[in-house]
Amino acid sequence: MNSPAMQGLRLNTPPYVKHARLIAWVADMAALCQPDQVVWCDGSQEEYDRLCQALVDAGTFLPLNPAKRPGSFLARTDPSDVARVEDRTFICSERQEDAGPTNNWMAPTEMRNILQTGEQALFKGCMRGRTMYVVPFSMGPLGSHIAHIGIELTDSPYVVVSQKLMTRMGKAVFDVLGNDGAFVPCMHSVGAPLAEGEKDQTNWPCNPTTKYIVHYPETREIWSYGSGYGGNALLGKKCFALRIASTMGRDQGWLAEHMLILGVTNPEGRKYHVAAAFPSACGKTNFSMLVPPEAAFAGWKVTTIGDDIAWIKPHADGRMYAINPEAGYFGVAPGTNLHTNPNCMRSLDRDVIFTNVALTDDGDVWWEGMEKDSGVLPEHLIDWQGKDWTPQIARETGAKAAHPNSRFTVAATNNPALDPQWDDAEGVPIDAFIFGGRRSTTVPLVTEARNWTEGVYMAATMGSETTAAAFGAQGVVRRDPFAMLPFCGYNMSDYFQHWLDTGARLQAQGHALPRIYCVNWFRKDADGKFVWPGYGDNMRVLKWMIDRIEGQAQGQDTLFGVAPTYGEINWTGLDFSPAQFQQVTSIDHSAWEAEFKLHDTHFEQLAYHLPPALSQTKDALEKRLAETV
Ligand code: SAT
Ligand code: MN
Repeated sequence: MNSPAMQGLRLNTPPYVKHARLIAWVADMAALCQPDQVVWCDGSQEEYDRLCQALVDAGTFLPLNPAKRPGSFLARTDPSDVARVEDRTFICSERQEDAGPTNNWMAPTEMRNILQTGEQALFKGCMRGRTMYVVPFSMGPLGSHIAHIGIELTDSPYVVVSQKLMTRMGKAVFDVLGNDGAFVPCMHSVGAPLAEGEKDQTNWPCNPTTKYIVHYPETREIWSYGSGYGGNALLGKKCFALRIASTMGRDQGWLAEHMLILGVTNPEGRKYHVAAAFPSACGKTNFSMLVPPEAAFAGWKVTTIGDDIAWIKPHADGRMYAINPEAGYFGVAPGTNLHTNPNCMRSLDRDVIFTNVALTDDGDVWWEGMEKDSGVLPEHLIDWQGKDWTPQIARETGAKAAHPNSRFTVAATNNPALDPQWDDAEGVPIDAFIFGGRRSTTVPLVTEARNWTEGVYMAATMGSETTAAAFGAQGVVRRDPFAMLPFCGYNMSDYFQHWLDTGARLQAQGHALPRIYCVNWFRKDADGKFVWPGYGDNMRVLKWMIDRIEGQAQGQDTLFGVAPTYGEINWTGLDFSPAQFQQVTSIDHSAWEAEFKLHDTHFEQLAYHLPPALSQTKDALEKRLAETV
């Protein structure tokens, strides 16, 4: 292309790209960012291998021992760039009230001035000395009516190869786009331009001081600056598939959710589908790959459709169908082992990109939790910052070998428990929604909402103790409605209303809605130990839910919905006493009085557009509590 602004830079548009608006946008962005060259990615294996080799040559990737971990690499990031940056994440809607009180907001013109149009705009020349990659990707099965397309422009080859594993990425996307198809433009720069002839001084170029993760919901654009990491940089994930897609869903009548999707098949071959929301680093990946305990569940099978994000559309048949918009897993490594997630461990045998885990002396990877498989700690490692690590150093300094938010990136097709329908363009019909937080007290193991509104209330008031997946203090309870607090692209109360409306619409047409469950795997005893064994044993809870759906379990009515009796859970192969069951299911009167006060504060914060149905549900629950004294 010969745009005057291109000043001789060739756009190199491949002949199969016929989309004039897209080509013009790439030209404009190249003129703004001034990369040395523009490369259109085709998504081929050859391209992936070539870029991985370039990352090895640049020192960003360390190839792992091919005898131990074939086709795999380790990346160590800058210590300032290890997690999502929620305080640098912005929803720039025209009106502040449309972003709502839970999002950082700035007026679009002001933000564009900072990023794009101002004298000192950050994106001006930000790719100098680097290559701008054009990365076409489909969120969801190619051509599915539930899927949407994005084009990410990035100066990070780490992002390109990660997108290849995480999305349906490549040339075929242009066929779906045609001459004029809709796409979400995703701008990404590590924010580290190089002077003429300068080489990177670091393995992990990023901007340690200036980061912006920006969304314009009205124009459906994403602009990300300064970080190369995960949810900040792989823009198909949280930025598109949750923040932008949630606003698309609001406008078009569907749901974009922070949910895993799994299939569970009983020995007779009947299959159910469940979508479950938990905050980051609370076990979504583990739950989605769950292995049912053999002694109690012979012939049962759990299969993975997705581990992090679900797009859900009501169908003409009255059911809600879900797809996984992603095609890979960006999961937390620490804590993953053959006990907590054997399917995941097998998924990681080959062709994996690891980020910020530790390196063993024989060129393999290690993270905290793996000692449970081997029975011993390694004698020596290189930690995630490239320093020596020994059990003694760990004892003396508390140093972790792997960063607590260290991750693996792997294609879904590596997963031995992958559901045969995972790539089905129609999606799978959802039978139940599960919402869960990390709470050491108060919230019982499992309850079923008595109706849709009560379920929405449970999800809307969900709290969770914070984890390493985001910068900030860990272990403090914060309200994380629907596990969407950092990911909802619009006013949270409008989002609650959207959930109520979606249910009401289907119900008005005479359809039964999916059941809604609230779970908490994380109750602790007086010594601070988890009481519930979790992981594979969560199947016992899942089975009770299916029994409920099939009309096989009566349950008991509690303050907070319908809960299982001890006798309704299959305990075969697990030593779990009625007293322990009581510990994880009890509803403590004074704890719930205090909890409702927190719900009050939460609702006060969300007062603008808060659906009256939710305040009414709260009043009814509080009244119930008062009556149980
Ligand atoms: O960093 S990501 O947003 O990709 C992962 C997470 O926090 O859930
Ligand atoms: Mn997530």
